[in-house]
Amino acid sequence: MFGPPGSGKGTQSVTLAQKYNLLHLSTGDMLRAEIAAGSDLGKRMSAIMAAGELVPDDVVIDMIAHKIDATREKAGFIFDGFPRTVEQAEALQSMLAGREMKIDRMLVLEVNDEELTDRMKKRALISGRADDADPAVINNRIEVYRAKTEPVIEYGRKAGVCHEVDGVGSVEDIFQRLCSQIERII
Ligand code: B4P
Repeated sequence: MFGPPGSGKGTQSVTLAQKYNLLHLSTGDMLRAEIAAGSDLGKRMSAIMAAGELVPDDVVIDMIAHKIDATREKAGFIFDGFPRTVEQAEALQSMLAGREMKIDRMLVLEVNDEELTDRMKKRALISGRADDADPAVINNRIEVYRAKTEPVIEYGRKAGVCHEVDGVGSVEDIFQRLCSQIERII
């Protein structure tokens, strides 16, 4: 599941994972859990995330590899917020190839910047997330997405797995659009 911050990746991934018996892997959730637990890793990543920057590639690649190896009895995985750089995409592809798995679909939620900012401001009222509270950090996250994460879309296009989905509308309508893409491959 791919898209800018606030595009609905987390929202949609949770219900898609339930419907298709997939393990939902959100690197953002994993990192926030490290911060909440007060681990050394969490302490090191906290300021980076609060500024709306990306944490180092090797940190998230290691987290994902451990989860993949520890998982049994699922039909597959839904990656939410990963990969976020071309380096992470390359690491994911070789990680999966070494385990006789592959990326079946890259679903890109398309949402305009105004709507993204609006959603994150609303979420700030309930989430307590430092990176949602400050408009300058929201803008930085969108800029980081355009500079470092958007190039992954081209990577997915070349691999023939990328599909854009309109991410504006009701959560249920967008869910149905995503399901129709997934059902083409199962
Ligand atoms: P994430 O946790 O991935 O946060 P996000 O980009 O804001 O996406 P999220 O999934 O939370 O939002 P969603 O679109 O579902 O990352 C946080 C930080 O962790 C990053 O900035 C970075 O520092 C670090 N990080 C994570 N992964 C990394 C990686 N791979 N490499 C390096 N660093 C990494 O939802 C947004 C809001 O919109 C919600 O409130 C929702 O209710 C609402 N919404 C959803 N759909 C809607 C709809 N259709 N209409 C109206 N509102 C909607």
